Amino acid sequence: MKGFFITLEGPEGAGKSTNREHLAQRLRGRGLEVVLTREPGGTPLAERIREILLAPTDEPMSSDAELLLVFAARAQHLARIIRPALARGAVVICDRFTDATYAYQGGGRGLSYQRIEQLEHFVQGEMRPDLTLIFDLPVEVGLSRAAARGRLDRFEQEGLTFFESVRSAYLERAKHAPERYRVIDAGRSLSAVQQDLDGLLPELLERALG
Ligand code: Z5A
Repeated sequence: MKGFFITLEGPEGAGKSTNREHLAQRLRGRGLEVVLTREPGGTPLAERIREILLAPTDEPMSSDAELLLVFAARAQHLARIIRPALARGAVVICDRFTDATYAYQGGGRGLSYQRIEQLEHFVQGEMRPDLTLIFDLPVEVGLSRAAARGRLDRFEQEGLTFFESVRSAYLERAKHAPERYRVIDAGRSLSAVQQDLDGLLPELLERALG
């Protein structure tokens, strides 16, 4: 039995964490086993790599080191959590995955997509999410939501241009594979966003159960 792999993506403050709970609740309500997880992180070891990635440091982190750390965390997460959950037929909802690497390390840092693709293939083989929801919103709105939470992490300290490139990279990816991506306008009220998510449920259930 094969499970169903959903990833949630988008720029800062898009509401991924808030909405993953909503989605999980709806799917559990239909009797499905749902595993909620996140990247970077998801296992104790991968969470330690997350701390390294997010902590502001005096020593600048090279973009290549950042890329390799992201994929090291992912390799651990796949081996310990994602693959076993999918193998037993669960729905996995992951807050960020490899699209974030294309958006942040590719779009934001300017690393070549070809290099990212090589690592994606090395770590994941043919494995890709079944469905990716992109929570899209103007960069300024997302950043002000994130800033309201307090201390900024290493990524959140980047400037507007970085986040504009991240957003464009996400939208570009969605345009090239519309069968895998759904773009949700996350700049609206939470109830409007959750109404959209509820609207996706029939399709989602059909695909997850089918
Ligand atoms: N990263 C990377 O570079 N490469 C990779 O491959 C991966 C990740 C996997 C950590 O990710 C960082 O890792 C990330 C990219 C990098 N950059 N940063 N920083 P993360 O997902 O853990 O962290 P995040 O992007 O900062 O998440 P976030 O800011 O927490 O955003 P969110 O989860 O999408 O939003 P939220 O926490 O649900 O909501 C933010 C606030 O807005 C909160 O107070 C909500 O109550 C509020 N909110 C949410 N929705 C609404 C609506 N609709 N209206 C009003 N207010 C709302």
